[in-house]
Amino acid sequence: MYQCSAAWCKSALAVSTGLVFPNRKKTFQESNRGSLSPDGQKHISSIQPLRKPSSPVTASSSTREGGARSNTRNNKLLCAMRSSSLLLLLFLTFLVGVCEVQGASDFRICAFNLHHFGDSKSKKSNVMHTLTRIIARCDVCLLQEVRDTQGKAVPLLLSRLNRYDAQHDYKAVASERLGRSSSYQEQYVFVYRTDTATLTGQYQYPDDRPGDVDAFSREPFVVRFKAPKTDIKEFVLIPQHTTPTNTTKELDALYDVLEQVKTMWKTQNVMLLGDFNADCGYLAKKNRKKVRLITGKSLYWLIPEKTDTTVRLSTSCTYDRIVVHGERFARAIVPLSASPFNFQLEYRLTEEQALEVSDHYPVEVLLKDNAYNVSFNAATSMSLYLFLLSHFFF
Ligand SMILES: [Ca+2]
Ligand SMILES: [Ca+2]
Repeated sequence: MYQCSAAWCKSALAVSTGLVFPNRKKTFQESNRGSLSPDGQKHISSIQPLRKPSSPVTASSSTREGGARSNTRNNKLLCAMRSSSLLLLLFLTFLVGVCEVQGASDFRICAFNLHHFGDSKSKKSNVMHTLTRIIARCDVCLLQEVRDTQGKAVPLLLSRLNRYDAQHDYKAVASERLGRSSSYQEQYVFVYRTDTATLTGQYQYPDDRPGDVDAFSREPFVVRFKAPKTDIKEFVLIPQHTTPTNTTKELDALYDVLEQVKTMWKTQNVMLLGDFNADCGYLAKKNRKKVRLITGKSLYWLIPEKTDTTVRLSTSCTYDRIVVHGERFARAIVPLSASPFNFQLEYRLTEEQALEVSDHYPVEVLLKDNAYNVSFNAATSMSLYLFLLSHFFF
């Protein structure tokens, strides 16, 4: 069996597999540190670059050295080929594993600020088509800035959705119209697939907390869903579209809503989501330490900072957020799956066409399904098996 002797080769193998065998580790370390002579002194010649011999050599030793160099080159070439093959094999196996895992776990929760969604937008067929395609990607989708005074736009969207995606049955649950002034009000609407999620509770936060009455302009309309095929099984969603000029205050007050809901429904599995306006000029860095939703324990902000959730090319702010509470919920999230959905890029729209739909991208996250860990372990085992197989037969 060919032995991979070069240090970088062993390193590549160790890194690519995540495995370090004890006997190999010793050799790798020795080759890096230099060998020890019988008198215990350390020689570093083994990690120095090859140099031309300084003294003349005989023809026979030159031939031997030439042969040795040729062998070394061959060894290196074989080593490189073997490592490349291994890396490719492992990479492909990993990809297959990831695809299986993601394919099996695509329970998607989305939050989308539709920017003045009402009668006018619902009459634009191209806009409704794009909205339908976006929402049809989600198992549960929170819609914000719904200003459907006639009460026709949401039912129209829902019927388009059910026609467009006949594989699922979509329903919606909406809050009352919320807002301090009667001239400007918004609704929260949750659209969900009835075949993957069941609504098991809804609660309009009354916003009458003693000492902090009327903290919100658009009080959270809290819902609870049962989703038996997900790893988490049941969870609560707290939506919020903050008032830009009052972002710090409202984000902090969301912590009180979270605490109340945890007690009321005896659950730790809570997600807070929506257009928090939690960036740029609306949430100054110095104010972040005042927000318990940021400083509180066991809260995970999933949309990475510096992510652009705005459609306009001229702005780049992480306004829209997804936050989960509790380690159990954090573990039930597909790693690195939280991100905005750039529908402009995906559906090849101009900036103007995209802005007709909304000035925000939706943000979304995937929940692991209950077979996730089994699939992931199977993929890992297969990687290990192929690694061992290739180790013995290459
Ligand atoms: Ca209020
Ligand atoms: Ca932007």
